[in-house]
Amino acid sequence: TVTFYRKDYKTPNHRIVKTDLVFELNPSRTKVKSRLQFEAWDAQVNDLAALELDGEALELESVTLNGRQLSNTEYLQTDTSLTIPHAGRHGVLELTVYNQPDQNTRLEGLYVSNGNFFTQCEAQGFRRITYFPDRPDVLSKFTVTLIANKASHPVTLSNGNLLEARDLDDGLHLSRWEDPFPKPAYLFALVGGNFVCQEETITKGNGQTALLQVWVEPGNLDKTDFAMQSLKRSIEWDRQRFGLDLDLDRFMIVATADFNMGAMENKGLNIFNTKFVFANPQLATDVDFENVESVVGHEYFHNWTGNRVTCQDWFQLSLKEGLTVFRDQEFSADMLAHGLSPEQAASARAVKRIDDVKVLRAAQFPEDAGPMAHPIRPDSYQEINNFYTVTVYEKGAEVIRMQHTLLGEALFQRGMQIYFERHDGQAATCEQFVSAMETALQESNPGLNLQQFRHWYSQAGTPEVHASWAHDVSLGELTLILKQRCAPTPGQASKPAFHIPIRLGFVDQQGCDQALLLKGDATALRGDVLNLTQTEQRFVFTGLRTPVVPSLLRGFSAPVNLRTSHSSADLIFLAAHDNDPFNRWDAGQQVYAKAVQEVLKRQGDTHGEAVQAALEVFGNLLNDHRLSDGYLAIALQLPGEGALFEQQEGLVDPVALHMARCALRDRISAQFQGELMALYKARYKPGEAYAYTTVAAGERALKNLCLSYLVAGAEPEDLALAQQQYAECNNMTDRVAALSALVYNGPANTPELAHYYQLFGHEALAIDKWFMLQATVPASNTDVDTLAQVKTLLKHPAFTLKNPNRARSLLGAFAMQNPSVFHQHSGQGYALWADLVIELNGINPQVAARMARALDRWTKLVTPLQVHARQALERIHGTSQLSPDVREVIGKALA
Ligand code: B3K
Ligand code: ZN
Repeated sequence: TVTFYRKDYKTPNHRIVKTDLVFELNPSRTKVKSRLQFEAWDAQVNDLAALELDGEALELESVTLNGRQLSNTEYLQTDTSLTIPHAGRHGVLELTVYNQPDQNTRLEGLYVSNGNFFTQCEAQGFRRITYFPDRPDVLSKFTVTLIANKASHPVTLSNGNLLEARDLDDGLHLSRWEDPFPKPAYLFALVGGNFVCQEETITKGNGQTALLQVWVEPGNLDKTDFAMQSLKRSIEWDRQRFGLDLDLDRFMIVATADFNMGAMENKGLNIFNTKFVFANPQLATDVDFENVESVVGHEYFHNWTGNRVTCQDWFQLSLKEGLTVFRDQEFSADMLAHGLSPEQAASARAVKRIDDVKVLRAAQFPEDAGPMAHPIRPDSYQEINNFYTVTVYEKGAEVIRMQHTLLGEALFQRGMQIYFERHDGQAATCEQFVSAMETALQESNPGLNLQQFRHWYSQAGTPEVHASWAHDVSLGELTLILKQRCAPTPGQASKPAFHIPIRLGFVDQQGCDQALLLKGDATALRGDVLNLTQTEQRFVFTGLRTPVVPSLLRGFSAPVNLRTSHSSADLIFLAAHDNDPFNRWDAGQQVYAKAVQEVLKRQGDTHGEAVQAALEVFGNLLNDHRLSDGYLAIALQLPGEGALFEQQEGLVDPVALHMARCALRDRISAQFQGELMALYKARYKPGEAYAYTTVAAGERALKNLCLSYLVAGAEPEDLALAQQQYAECNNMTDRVAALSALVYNGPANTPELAHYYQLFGHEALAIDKWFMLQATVPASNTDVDTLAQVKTLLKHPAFTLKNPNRARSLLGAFAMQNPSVFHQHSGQGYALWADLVIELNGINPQVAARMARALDRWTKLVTPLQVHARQALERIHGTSQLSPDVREVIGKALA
């Protein structure tokens, strides 16, 4: 096992000034000729320095240095590298290599999907195409020539501008591309195959035009319009809000069904998983539409944050990812709020914020508490692909958001401007980003700095903040005591205090926010943001002469676990009256979570006080007619099983937890049946044409949430509502909602499943949903043996582990989205998972390593489950030919 450390960063001996590539595309054996013009990195590099290139799984034919072919004693070739000793301070290296795209099931480097060629180079895939210094700090200007069979592969694309396209002899054709911007190899891309495109010309801020294209396989042009509109909105938004315009004449998106992740920001040639391009009402749910918009935005925004300024090394990954996620979150929020009344817009933004925080709590908090915990800027890794994590991405975005909170929009934008002034065209570090923000901050606040704030980059773990208070109403003084601690994480036993921005308000009994007046050191409070910088800090607020309830961490102003001394009555009050819609939601979630824990303790009995409180919160929400449908839909939802798992003290039995949550859900459903039915009926409009708008999607979300309550724990005859909705729906959102109601609550093999399969058998993404639904039937549905069902589905003709989306839809869904079946007491869930991780390891290590994360939190399971979990983990660990990817994940889980 090799571990790479951030502290070991060294600049290379040489830079590659210019890179010319010629590809003869052939599925079984592609020839790659390269011409690399190299130069010494700096004055310290002498004539004797070696030119060092990375390369894996390549067949090397020839090496030519400055026009002279080298014999194999004049260079050093290993399984992972090619070294030319004494290469000189500058020169030209020419290589000819071959690779095998159709044997490439890892989907890294150059591979074939449905007969078409695609590349995926980030993080280290380029070295599987040809030998090259495959590191992000080596930026080179690329020209690319693609030669392919014209009949089978009529469309060939690469980064940048098309210089020429012409036919050759023997049925071949050629295209030549030039990318005007120097870039690291991970941003290289090529595509070759049979594609059609939707295209549009736009006018950029400078008056010049640019060509936008969305390329898909023939037969899919009815699914590209929304992605194209999203791309145009992204370009417009980045210009308006960040002052950043498209810097190319041509910007292309290409969709492929075989892709390891969501999408990739290759310069001018983004390659996408079809899942994040295809969208039309028949095939995509409202959530799919929202995801397409956010991923199209994300990849486009990388053009500046990632491509114009890239990363010095992979430890700096969050420099581009955290920042770009922050940008896509803001973009989505602005788009969801666009065109709405101020109240509706605020509500739409709150729903988006809540969605993002739910992901953070359900996925990032567990990561930060588990064996793979790492700072957003990791100090070491074994396999970099394992570090494209919710920590680097989503917590990384929270760290950017906190800087935005501390600086405000105007100074944050000034910081971005300084960042680009200093680093455009460079490979930069996280430190350089913070330093740019700090300069912006100090231009108008010379006394402030981000020194302590930088701990967010170096320290892992979710800080815990404890809040308590004492209010002397007659004096008008409220003393707030905040304490912070952060549990040890691997390699970090104790950590200095974080700088935590806490947005807050004091809500009086009329539901109004009282003015914030801080006694003493006034600099701790800026606007409504309190700066917590010490392990324990006391703040005295004055002028509060009526009773108030503190509302803390508004808008989730920092990625921490907040524990407060709110009484149950306080939380019920906040869930009905907090002016901050995020905290209003969160107060309700706390009440629901306490109710689930109470039901768990009382072994299914739902007549305790905490359940009463939950019913009160739920009832108050139902009676508040000012709430938007979208907000109500999210506020009426119980916390997910993942969040409940993390919050529970001590060891957890996910099956018991699931049953307790179901009992609470059924109690709510019984209590409010009339109200839920009325809400459902009022929004049931099967004849209405589908439109993806915030308001219409919110209406559907509320209707479908009501449906899920109404059929929960239902008898077969009560499923009629879902059957009718399935029969009458005209869009995928309502179809999947109805189908899942039937599959989760009804008997096995409900006829609608067969109907759905018939309808969509040719649409891969719809079939992914079909597998996913059946893999996520919870233990509470006693009519279905989900484990047996998954085993049967593994043998279904449409199932394959080779397609990542399909693997995720069955194995991923079962192991990560169905806790009550995966963690069944027999241990059989883990055994199946281990079998499949081992099989997938031999096909696609990157995807296998993702699936291997399912038991990250196994030490939090009740003891009998831990025994089974350890057995499964050890079995994987003992497998021969385990990839470094899976080895790192399982090794850390067992450490
Ligand atoms: N930068 C890519 C992710 C690459 C993952 C490599 N294992 C997509 C994105 O974050 O936009
Ligand atoms: Zn990204």
